[in-house]
Amino acid sequence: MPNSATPTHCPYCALQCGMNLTPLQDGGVAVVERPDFPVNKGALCGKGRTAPAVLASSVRLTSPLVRSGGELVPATWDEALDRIAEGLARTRTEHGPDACGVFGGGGLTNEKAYSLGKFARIVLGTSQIDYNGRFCMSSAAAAGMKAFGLDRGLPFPLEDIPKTGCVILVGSNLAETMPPSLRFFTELKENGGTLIVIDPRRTKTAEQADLHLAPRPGTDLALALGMLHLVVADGRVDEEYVQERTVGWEDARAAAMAHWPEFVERITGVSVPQLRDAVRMFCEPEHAMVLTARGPEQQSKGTDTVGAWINLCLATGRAGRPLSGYGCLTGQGNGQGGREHGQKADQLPGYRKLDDPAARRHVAEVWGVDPDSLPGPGRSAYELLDALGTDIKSLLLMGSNPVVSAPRAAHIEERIKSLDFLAVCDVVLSETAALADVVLPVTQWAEETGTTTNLEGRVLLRRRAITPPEGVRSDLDVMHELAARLGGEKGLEKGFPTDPEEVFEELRRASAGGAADYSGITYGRLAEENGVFWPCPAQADAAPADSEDSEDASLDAAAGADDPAQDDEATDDGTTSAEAKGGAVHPGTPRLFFDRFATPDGRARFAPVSHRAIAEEPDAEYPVLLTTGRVVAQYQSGAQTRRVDELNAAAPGPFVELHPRLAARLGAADGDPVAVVSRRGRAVAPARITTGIRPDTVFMPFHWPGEGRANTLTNPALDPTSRMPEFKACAVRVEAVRN
Ligand SMILES: Nc1nc2c(c(=O)[nH]1)N[C@H]1C(S)=C(S)[C@@H](COP(=O)(O)OP(=O)(O)OC[C@H]3O[C@@H](n4cnc5c(=O)[nH]c(N)nc54)[C@H](O)[C@@H]3O)O[C@H]1N2
Ligand SMILES: Nc1nc2c(c(=O)[nH]1)N[C@H]1C(S)=C(S)[C@@H](COP(=O)(O)OP(=O)(O)OC[C@H]3O[C@@H](n4cnc5c(=O)[nH]c(N)nc54)[C@H](O)[C@@H]3O)O[C@H]1N2
Ligand code: SF4
Ligand SMILES: [Mo]
Repeated sequence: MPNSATPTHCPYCALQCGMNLTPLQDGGVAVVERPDFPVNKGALCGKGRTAPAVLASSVRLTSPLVRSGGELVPATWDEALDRIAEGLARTRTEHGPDACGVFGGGGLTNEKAYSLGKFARIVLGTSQIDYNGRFCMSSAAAAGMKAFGLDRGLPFPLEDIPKTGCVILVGSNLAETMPPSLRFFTELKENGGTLIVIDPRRTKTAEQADLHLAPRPGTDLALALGMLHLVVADGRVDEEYVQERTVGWEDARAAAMAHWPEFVERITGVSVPQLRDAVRMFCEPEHAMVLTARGPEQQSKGTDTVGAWINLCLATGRAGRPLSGYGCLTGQGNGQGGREHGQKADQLPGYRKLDDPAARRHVAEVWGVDPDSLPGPGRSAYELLDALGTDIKSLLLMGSNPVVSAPRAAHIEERIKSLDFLAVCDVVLSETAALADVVLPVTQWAEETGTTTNLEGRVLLRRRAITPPEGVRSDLDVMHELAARLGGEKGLEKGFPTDPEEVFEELRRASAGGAADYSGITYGRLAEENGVFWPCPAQADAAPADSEDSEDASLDAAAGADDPAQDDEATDDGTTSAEAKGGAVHPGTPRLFFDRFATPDGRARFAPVSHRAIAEEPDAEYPVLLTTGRVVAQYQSGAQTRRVDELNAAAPGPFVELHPRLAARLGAADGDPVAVVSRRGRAVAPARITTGIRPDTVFMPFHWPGEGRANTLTNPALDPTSRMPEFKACAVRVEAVRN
């Protein structure tokens, strides 16, 4: 092991903050500042700072566990792997390959996500694979694909934010969810720019805003349409841009004109003067951006909602131009890369479509299989979990804890329990792992090397800095061993290397010519250049491999580096050194769409969308809206962060945030237990009374299992395009709990 500092990245969110790890006497590591990484310049939140606590073997799984007599008991690796192979093989024989399910995660490295998709399709032969990213940014991804022909969360680096004129942050609480990124918005304001935050709660982020709009949860679509209405009415449309760079304006314009400001005020609760202020602040500066996060996206109309915000950008000429644009703040550590390389139900590596014959041919060739042997698209995450125990009999789960994080969680927990066979790979005994027939203890983050792609589309190298505890193996090892057992000799012939760099080399070839082209990226470059933005083809002038796929052709053009800003960036990123070595090395693509969008004709598409209600409006029985989200000190299902003392001290348990008026009606004081009841179930947690939330809405964080589990309540109504569940709005009633 190296005894000097190892530069790497945080295990948690999509900011992928850079950090150095230095070895300690006791075999552990300490987190040390790494100022050279431009995204966080050394700054870390509490989760990143305390991440080494989850490496300690005291909180870790260090032996495989198998269920015996109802209990999980330690077993050897061979016993455990044999049990998994038997369980999956039996299901496949008795019920066919599609009865085997695979569920992945956006926290997995690119190498793991790629291997998992390949494992599902060629070893198990199942179409039934999806992952938790479906619950995350899938609506923004779907809307971005429709509008721009390409989905990369941010089409520009975060460092562009301080230089724009106005940013609208829609349903992002980044002061808690990506604290070091707040710097970019502080600098924006120092430079004279303005910040608008749209959130039903006055969050830490909203407190930084020049204008905070607090709409009723689930009404962002109407709000965006109301703003577009005013843009048209005030003559603020960029007609020339609309003419030259877009299609579909007439329909989108007609839809917006039907959303009068007064009508929008009635739906959203945002007053007409506030709406006018927002339009003025957004339109007056030369440049402006809209950034969405889970607030508007985790709705059963999330795709249309994001479409409406993109419409606002397009009508005002604020997309595909320097210092302007629409972006989605992706969430998980590898939330971006995890959605590109094939663990998604409808996808092949390189962000290719599983139902595209040219894509199937290309990937099948890399994998050495017959294209016709590749299964078709499978179910989305919630639909897959909902089919457990009925159509899907066995599940292999890697990198998610759905017992806590899936919507309608009590039902999903019951579906998981009804499986014939469940295998879970995890670093800790999560609530879901505790239900498994076999649990495999895997390496994580500082114990292994691998790449992630952050929210900017910047591909990064995480490096091994510490020896893993005895008894622990990597997810790549697991897939290698299972492929050997389930595919026989053939399984290994088709290649499931355990060395991450070898997997990455294969991923490069599989992604070559796809939308998310990594073929020009190597571990060597990543180490030298502090990250490379995709698309990055192998050669600067590479022709797309799938020449039948016109989207790829246009993307290649969109990625063209003839823009001065892109050239500058390339030099900043150290491309000169790479160029010196190999001639025409592609510099990577920090900024997208300046010349054209990635659609066949190069033009962006307006979305002809209209407001519609959430799936479950409040009524007499369930009169209040529940929305859910995060607190700074806990991460996701809490499987990792609930094992860190410092974080537990800061955020010890669930709570119900409610307005004093609602609290008074219940007769509840701050800290009193209150029950929140929906059509799915009942959760109890202490009241946290604040004027910072709308009186018609309560908020619960979703990080905890048990009585206070927010997802006991949430509604799995799905967006028709993205299949995103409606985590952000459902009808509940709130009751005082008296002993
Ligand atoms: N501390 C911490 N940080 C994290 C994570 C974590 O679990 N903990 N998870 C990571 C991941 S995977 C993700 S996806 C990101 C998520 O990052 P964010 O999207 O910032 O997180 P959320 O808290 O889910 O939602 C953001 C805000 O949406 C608001 N909201 C609720 N309903 C609505 C609505 O209808 N409209 C609007 N406009 N806003 C609404 C909520 O009040 C909340 O403040 O965070 C990442 N970072
Ligand atoms: N009510 C409500 N529910 C939500 C949301 C919400 O806003 N509201 N947000 C949704 C969103 S955006 C997301 S992203 C999901 C996230 O929810 P989950 O999918 O449950 O995410 P995590 O809690 O991060 O689970 C990751 C699991 O993988 C383990 N793990 C970590 N690293 C590795 C690894 O390298 N290999 C393996 N095999 N395992 C590893 C961790 O210990 C943990 O048990 O929750 C969704 N659920
Ligand atoms: S903001 Fe995200 S990436 Fe940065 S230290 Fe915190 S959890 Fe890690
Ligand atoms: Mo997420």
